Amino acid sequence: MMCRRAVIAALSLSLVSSVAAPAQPDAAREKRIQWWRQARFGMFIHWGLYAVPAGEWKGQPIAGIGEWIMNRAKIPVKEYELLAGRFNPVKFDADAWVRVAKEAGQQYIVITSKHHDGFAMFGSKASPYNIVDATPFKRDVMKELSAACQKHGVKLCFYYSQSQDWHHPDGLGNTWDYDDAKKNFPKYLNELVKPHVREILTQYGPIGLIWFDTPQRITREQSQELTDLVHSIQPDALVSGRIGNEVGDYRSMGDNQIPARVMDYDWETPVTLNDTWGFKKDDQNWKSTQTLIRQLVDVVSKNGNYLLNVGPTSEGVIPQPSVDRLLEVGKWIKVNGAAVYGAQPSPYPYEFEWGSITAKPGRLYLHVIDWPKRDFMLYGLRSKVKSAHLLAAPGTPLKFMQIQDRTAKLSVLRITLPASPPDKDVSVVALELDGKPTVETGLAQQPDGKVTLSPIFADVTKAPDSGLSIDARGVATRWFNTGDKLSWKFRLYRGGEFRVVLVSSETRGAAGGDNWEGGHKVTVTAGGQSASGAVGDGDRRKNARNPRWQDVYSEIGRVKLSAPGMVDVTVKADSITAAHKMGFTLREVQLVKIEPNIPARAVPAKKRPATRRPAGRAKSGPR
Ligand code: FHN
Repeated sequence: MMCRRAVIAALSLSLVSSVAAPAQPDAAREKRIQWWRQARFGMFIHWGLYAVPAGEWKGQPIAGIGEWIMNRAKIPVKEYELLAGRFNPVKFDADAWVRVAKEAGQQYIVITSKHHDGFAMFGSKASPYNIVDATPFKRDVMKELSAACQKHGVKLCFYYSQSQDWHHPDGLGNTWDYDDAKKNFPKYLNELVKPHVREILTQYGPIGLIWFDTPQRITREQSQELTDLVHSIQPDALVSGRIGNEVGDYRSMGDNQIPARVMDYDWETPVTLNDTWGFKKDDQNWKSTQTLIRQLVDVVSKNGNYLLNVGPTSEGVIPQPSVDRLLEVGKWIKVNGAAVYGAQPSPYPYEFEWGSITAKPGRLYLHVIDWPKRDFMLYGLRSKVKSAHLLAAPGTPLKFMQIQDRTAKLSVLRITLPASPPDKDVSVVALELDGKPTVETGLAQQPDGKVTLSPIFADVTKAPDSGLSIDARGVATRWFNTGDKLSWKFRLYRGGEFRVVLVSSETRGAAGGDNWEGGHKVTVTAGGQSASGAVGDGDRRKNARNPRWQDVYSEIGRVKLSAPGMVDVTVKADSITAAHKMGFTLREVQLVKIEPNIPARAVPAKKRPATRRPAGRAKSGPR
């Protein structure tokens, strides 16, 4: 079991770096968040004037996310305003959009009512800079979306940029047209933001939530005032964590960020389907369907909601590659939705390489991505399993057995699976349990012999002038000081020789460019033995859970460990290269057991042990 100090150290560090805003539990909040916990999967829509230039300004491609084009190209307000005259989304069909979300299994839609460019995508009396008054289209698309959402039973929610407004002289962010020192932010809040927020909450029926964003310079009182305004008009509408100052109803992770552990609070992560939010015609870097499903179940397994973005064109069309992927996710959800909607997080705090776990009262769902060559094994489940089946084959019970090895303090569940998975992306095994799931929560060696140690679980010792922090992904960053140290304890079941592998990570995601540096000399001590070596860049791999990030693998030596028992591990850097000011970034330490070559499926399927051996002492130790 991980020590309490380590959990607190790791959690407090991780919170510092997320965009999070912890919410205070209260009865009204508990009531309004029920639907959101049930929903788990939503559609984000970034749609605005930026879809017209679609990533290009005056013939030049503009780097970065599409909806930021005004800022990136420093387009003067007067020029950007002209885009409104060209915004005529004649192919817009609210019903078709909502049907895509519905088919994909998305339970709520969050659409940009006003992004940082300041243009209101709804009919407004507060300012004429809106879709009804300033475009040839003249239609209030939000009215149409509201009707379609009500028809299809999808919750409508609005994104609203409360601090950044590059159009309004007193909004934040535009320093190329307006003098920042002269801005009167409260005036902007009173004259534009509050009237706008009132409009979006009174013109379109019941709203699921208001997704405020980038809470720059906003005071606690201002955040609270806006939150109270929302709740006073629609008490059941949630307020996103990005209202700022920790007054929202739930927390928001950074864009495209998924933490490396289960969180004990409500959170959501917004995710792009490619590398932009607003439409960019040249961005074709689409995530695969498997990545999307993997991320969805990963997020739910950690107690989060997955808000997946589409960026429609200026004609009003959701790009076909987005639609194709969403419909594929929807096909998967039709079979496996029971393991997603209303699902609770995994009882294990850490990640599994083979996939993810979600839970419901008396149930566990094993989302298997890496289909095993032999039986599927799970360590540490203490609850008695009553039955097992694939969600894709509800009428066919799976054979399984459970053993308890008291010497090794190990419970093993072994399930016999068909030779090939029913779903090419993620197949779900449902376990019916006797009572609620109870598991060993401490870090432990896994059935494949591997041990994975994430900094998010480490006990962090920092040198006095250290800048080390654990980011929202669980990655140790800004490691410049050789006095810093990470330590863990884990349970070893099977001893032997282990390869010691450091998984380093980029400091910024895909858009970052030069964002990694190596060459550091690092020492890992495990069970009193040390392995030292350099972090090199020879083995780069896309992160399987989040392909926006590249990981760099370095084997730095080997250690021999004897089992069973608890093992202490520490990581220290002997020297750190910081020429590019990134230093050492560590995603995880892996101890990979060197196994003799065992042929796959050594036991013929028909001779495998029969169902349900009663729990008891195993004759031999774990394999
Ligand atoms: O700056 C915005 C960005 O354009 C986009 O809307 C994302 C979505 O989460 N939020 C902000 C950056 O975090």
